[in-house]
Amino acid sequence: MVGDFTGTGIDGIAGVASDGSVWYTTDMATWTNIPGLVDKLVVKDLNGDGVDDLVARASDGSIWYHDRLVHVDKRAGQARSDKVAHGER
Ligand SMILES: [Ca+2]
Repeated sequence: MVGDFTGTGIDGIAGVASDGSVWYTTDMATWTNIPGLVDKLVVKDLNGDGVDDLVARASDGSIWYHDRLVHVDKRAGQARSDKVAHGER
């Protein structure tokens, strides 16, 4: 998935590997792992600051939210699939 994760105006790439690990690059050269395993990843500017955010649903159903590639929130409880699906539009 492509998005401007840093607010520089330059798009980076984020993706989920086959084992569920999450990786991103902002310079197309260095890939950084975000700890944890997920089964779904969405790129969307959810807080409206103009910078794309990463939202991931972990295998245990918890939701992880990264703003400017900084982890800011873990949604408690089970994933709300309607919320994740909304992020894909
Ligand atoms: Ca944002």
